[in-house]
Amino acid sequence: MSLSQDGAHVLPESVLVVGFARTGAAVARVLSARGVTVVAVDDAPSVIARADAANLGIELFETPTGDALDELVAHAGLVVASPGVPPSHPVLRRAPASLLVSEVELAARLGGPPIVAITGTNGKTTVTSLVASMLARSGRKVRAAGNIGFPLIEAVTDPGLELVVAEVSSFQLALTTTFRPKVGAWLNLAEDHLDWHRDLDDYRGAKARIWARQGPEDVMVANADDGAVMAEAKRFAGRLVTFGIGSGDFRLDGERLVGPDGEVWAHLGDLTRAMPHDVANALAALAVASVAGGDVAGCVTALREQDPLPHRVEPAGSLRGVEYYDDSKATTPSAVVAALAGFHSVVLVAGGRNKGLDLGAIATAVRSSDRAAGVKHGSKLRGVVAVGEAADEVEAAFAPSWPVVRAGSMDAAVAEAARLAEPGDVVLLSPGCASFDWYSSYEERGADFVRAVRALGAVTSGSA
Ligand code: UMA
Repeated sequence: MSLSQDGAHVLPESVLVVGFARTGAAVARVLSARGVTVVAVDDAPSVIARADAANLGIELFETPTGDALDELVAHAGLVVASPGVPPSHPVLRRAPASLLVSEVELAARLGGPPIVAITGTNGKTTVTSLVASMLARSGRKVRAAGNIGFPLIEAVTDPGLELVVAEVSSFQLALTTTFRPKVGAWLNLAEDHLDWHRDLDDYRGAKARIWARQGPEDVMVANADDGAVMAEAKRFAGRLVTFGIGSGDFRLDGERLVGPDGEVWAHLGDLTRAMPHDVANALAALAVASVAGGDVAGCVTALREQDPLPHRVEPAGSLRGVEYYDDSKATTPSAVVAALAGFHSVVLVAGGRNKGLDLGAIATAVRSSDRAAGVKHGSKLRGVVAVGEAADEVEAAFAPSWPVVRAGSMDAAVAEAARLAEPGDVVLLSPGCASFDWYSSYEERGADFVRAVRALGAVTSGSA
């Protein structure tokens, strides 16, 4: 892909799309409509993928190898990787670095409305949807896109939009070279995806690309409570706007969520839930929305209307004085720590397929929160139920400091948790691991937990 005289990117004649699901099909649709010849490869195309390819008239190659693969790469003027395809994939390894881009990079090269991008280890989907609704409620024509489920390339080619709010993952950012969001927010950094990135530095480097191309007229939004993110912010040229519970341009002042000049943007009572990470997410969203054209009335309306996203510390029912919560979306130790911060006495159900992360970090965080609360309060962790492939690692992290029992199914896990819990406790499914050992997604795992909780006899507040 080259630049024309006016600096715009010129599309190549042919593009190879790697991974043909939601993102790949959207890329193919947009590029085909612009006269580009698209071919796609996928190792396990779905029935829908095959139908999409046929409808678009593009060739879809299933797991090509050897010469066929070399030929596909050699003929491509650009190779576009879907977000879920790992860098170790044979096509990505063969593609010259100068031709290999993510869908986010391609979307940025197509031009279109300014992009407000949000990344971070935890909270990015929540903040992305909150910012989009704050801006929409402030009268802006906007849509949430990217890893939130709607391909960015479809949003940037929608002529009806003024702004696009994009959730961008480290995978997408890693393969960018010109991506330059008008506003780029980096919410936090903790270990994640070490099965995909070489190490934490590689992961951090990918995330930092959100700010790397920005100039002084662009805005970097950073978490004042996260030392690693703040250290990265110093390296780049964008105007810095910070948020944090105790300090930052957008911060909590008593019950009020205030901005840089102490102006009040919202109150704690406007939040539909106010666990510590909910407050941090609300402050982050206010910081982003304030520089992207949001007004106070619109932001408050969005906060009041916010539905907690499914499987993120979602109430699953109560039984004999014990509340059950589904936090299946917590696939990292840092997300588990954030959820635990919201409760006083918890039986934790943890484990699954570890993404190469240190589960001992959860126990370390509980120990330090117990120390801060004082000895007479005991531990906030009543016990742990270890599940899935990572059960050994979970047990090693918590035993013998806390009671740990193992369970071989979700029903057994819920039954063990119910046995350990005392009235007033919370049973929290917050696995710290991916779901792929037992399930096909974290949603399926969360739904199975809720089913098992209900099967035990738990009722929700709406039930009889
Ligand atoms: N594939 C291969 N070889 C591989 C791996 C995958 O051929 O080695 C193929 C699969 O057979 C499949 C396709 O690639 O056909 C899947 O591609 P994909 O995983 O990129 O899936 P999409 O449907 O395109 O969804 C992606 C995002 N998925 C991921 O980042 C893993 C979606 O985020 C996003 O909403 C969508 O693009 C639209 O832009 C989902 C997600 O789980 C919600 N994201 C993670 C998260 O939020 O934690 C990062």
